Amino acid sequence: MIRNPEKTLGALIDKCSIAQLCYIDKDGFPVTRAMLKPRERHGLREFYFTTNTSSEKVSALRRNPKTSIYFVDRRFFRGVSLAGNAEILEDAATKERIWREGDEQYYSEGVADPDYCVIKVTVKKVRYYSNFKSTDFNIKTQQAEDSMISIEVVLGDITTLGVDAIVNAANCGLLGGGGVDGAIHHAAGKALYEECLKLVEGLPEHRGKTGQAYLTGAGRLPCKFVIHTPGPVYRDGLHGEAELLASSYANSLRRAEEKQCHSIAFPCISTGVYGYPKEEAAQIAVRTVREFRAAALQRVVFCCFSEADAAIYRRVLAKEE
Ligand code: AR6
Repeated sequence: MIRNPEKTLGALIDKCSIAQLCYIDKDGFPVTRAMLKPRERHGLREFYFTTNTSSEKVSALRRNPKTSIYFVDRRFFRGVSLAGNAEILEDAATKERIWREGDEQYYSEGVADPDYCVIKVTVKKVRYYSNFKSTDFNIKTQQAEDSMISIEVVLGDITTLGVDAIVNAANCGLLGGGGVDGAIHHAAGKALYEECLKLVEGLPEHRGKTGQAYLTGAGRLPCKFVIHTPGPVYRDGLHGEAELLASSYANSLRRAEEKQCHSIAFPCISTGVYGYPKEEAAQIAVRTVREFRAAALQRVVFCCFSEADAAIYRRVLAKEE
């Protein structure tokens, strides 16, 4: 009996270096293709693959979105088959999120290459093959998973929290600064700074982007990871600030999921030096966490540095329940 299929099947999936994706061609024949492993997965419910817009599989899936993906552990002859519907995503935000360094070798024009697109597979049925028998699993509903995330408001210094990951309200330089950024670097010590230097060296123009999130180790801090996100500087609310702040929260949650973190703590991103109105920022933070489809994450902490900030979060949480 598998007690936690998400975990057991997820581990098998994550170990596979390729995936097989099936579709029905224009003559009605089933076709199987080997794909690069999924770039992102949310539990067993959603999988994201990169591919060429001009490929036969994309036109086939546009015609008939029914698909199944298969992952096999050849050593023990075990496999997971996931059937569902495919969508072809070509919007800039998704393409950017799924893009990884080095993808230029497949798409010469970079992330905006019209021949680069993302296949999202939303799974309806899961079947696991092992020991010559197959077992079917139900996919958990969104509500069931959402309700597994607990949200807490904590008053205090984020550098002291023993969660898996803490989020740093950074700037695009990603090498430290004032406010919570300064406190985190100070408490973590030189190891964090050195890791950030390395991280920055690998980024285009040696800078991070507003709304993105970058993960490092945590130096001397009690947590395992620091996720650095440059939030938006607030101007007048008419320059995409709300979307960028939501991206900072969502991307931080994604980085934590990628490392299978169970708990994460956020400071009040952008509401200090960057001047974001506190109440609006708290609403965006809470909404983004509530909408996030978590697999590993079970606990989100909003770490407030003042009682006034904590009171805002408590109010927003009570209202949005
Ligand atoms: N623990 C938890 N929260 C804290 C801590 C702490 N130790 N210290 C401060 N805060 P800010 P921003 C709260 O200005 O607005 C930096 O220089 C603080 O009370 O740190 O996103 C960066 O390098 C406030 O509620 O971040 C960037 O240049 C919240 O953290 C710039 O500031 C965020 O305030 C980023 O500005």
